[in-house]
Amino acid sequence: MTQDRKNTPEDPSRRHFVSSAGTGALLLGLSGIAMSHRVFAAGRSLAGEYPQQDDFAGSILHADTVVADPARLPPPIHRQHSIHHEIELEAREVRAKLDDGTEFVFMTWNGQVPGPMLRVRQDDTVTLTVKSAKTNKRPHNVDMHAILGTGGGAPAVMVYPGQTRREFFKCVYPGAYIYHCAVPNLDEHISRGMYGMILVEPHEGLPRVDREFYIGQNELYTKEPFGSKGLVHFDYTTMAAEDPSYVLFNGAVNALTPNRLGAMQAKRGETARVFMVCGGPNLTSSFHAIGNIWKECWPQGALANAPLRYVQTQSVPPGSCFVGHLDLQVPETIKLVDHALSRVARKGLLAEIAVGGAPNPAVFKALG
Ligand SMILES: [Cu+2]
Repeated sequence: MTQDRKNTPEDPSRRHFVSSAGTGALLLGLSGIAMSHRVFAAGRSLAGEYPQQDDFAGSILHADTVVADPARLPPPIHRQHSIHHEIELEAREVRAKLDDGTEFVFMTWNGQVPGPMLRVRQDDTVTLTVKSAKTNKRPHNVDMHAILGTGGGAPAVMVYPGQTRREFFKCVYPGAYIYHCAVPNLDEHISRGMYGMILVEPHEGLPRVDREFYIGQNELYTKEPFGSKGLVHFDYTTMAAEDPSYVLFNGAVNALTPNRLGAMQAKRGETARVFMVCGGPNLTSSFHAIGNIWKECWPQGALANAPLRYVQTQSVPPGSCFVGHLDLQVPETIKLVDHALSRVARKGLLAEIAVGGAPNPAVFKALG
């Protein structure tokens, strides 16, 4: 089984969602590639693996957006036995829209931010194939937190442009785990978008819900201030100071709102499960659903434990995940935010769930 976005069912409620990066990336300017392996061999220090400069002009993949569709994820697992999975991740450096009139060179898994959600069951085994698009200019690898092995498997799947490597692992423990690139400039690669979630369901599975959504938070450090137009460039100085210009869900400003690529859709009376992965690389998310309460949640994605109940705001550290349930008792617009609210008001972080249906005045009504 290959778990890629194109193999997951289309949710009719999300048809309006524009997500061309995974399958529709345009190959532009391929003839301009002049990859030098000396670039990768030059540095020896942690930060010196390759020059810390934004030098992606011209010869990489282009796409309209890298924003992952939050409703497109593998379905819940109901089987009672273990299986083997064939999973493929491709590192793609993609120039795409960060905001209206603003572009950035993202680093992605399969052209989307966050990378595809991988879904397996405790004791399942996986052969992971990691590819690097020929158009890339950087080395990449995967540190998968669900793996028991050196570097979360990263050294075994270090890939240079055009390369493919594979590794085998067993999913020993249940939980929602991050995976992320872990080359020497790993903070930059995560900031540019190279992270996602592998969900290892416990043997007994997860509680039944009506809908599931999958989103990722990361922060971005650019030389140009928030709101600048044109191509903006990565900034290593503000990253070292942990002072980002953008904080984002799914790799674009206010990505999951009606003014951008559309809100998530649900109905009154339903239950929804939200999977959130915090890539960071540096900021902890104070994850909150404005207008609702996490009826149950599993901090750190530690699904083997009893959930916390009726939680307003849950910390999600970088390099970790969150799983939470919402009970949708009234029609409303739920705003998913990091409650460090300057990130919402000034740095582009917002995702919405539009809950439709008839009013429920026994629970809420405006009195005028
Ligand atoms: Cu990378």
